[in-house]
Amino acid sequence: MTGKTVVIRGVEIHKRALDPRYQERVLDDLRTVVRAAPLISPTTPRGRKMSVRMTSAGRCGWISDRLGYRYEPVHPDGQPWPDIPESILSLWARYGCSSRMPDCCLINHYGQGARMGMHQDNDERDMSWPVVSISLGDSALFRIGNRERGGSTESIWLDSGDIAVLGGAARMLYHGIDRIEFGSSRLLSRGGRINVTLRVVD
Ligand code: MD6
Ligand code: FE
Repeated sequence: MTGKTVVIRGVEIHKRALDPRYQERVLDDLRTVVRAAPLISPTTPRGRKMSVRMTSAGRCGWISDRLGYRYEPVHPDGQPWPDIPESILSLWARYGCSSRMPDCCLINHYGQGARMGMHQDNDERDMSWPVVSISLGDSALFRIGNRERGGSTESIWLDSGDIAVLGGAARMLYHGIDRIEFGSSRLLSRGGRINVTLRVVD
């Protein structure tokens, strides 16, 4: 494990926290998760299809559809979510906290042109725990704002192997992904980016 830690508005970004071998191991484990719980293209409550494809592991998974944003104990296909892989849980213990395990591991897949609008992670019942985010594959431009929508922002590139932690006062900051630099990493043979976030939900 190598790299420096950058802090922007209280968000800790551990650059290159995962070496290429560990990134491959996490990717292999994610392939197993995705075989059991296929990626889906969620719809926003307003009926727009999201450009990012998603699935989850853990006791509950994050879902968006016409009924709203929420956590559900089963995949839309009716199956329980697979367990969170050990390779990912150990990162929570190291970068998040060791006193509690996460309930949800949300997996986001960005293909060419995919982005994620500015949002706050506020669907969890208990928002005092950090959110730990792992980036794999192509680099992404991560924008960090404020506790309310709008105002000034700062951006940083998240590269493959970076770990970002939104905890404490930074937990409720608005953030989003403006774009990915498609083809900038060779981790995923067909290009694209995977982001994994670990959360305590309730
Ligand atoms: C992404 N990340 O990196 C989107 N949320 O693709 C998030 O939305 C995020 O990186 C909460 C905490 C950390 C994050
Ligand atoms: Fe988020």
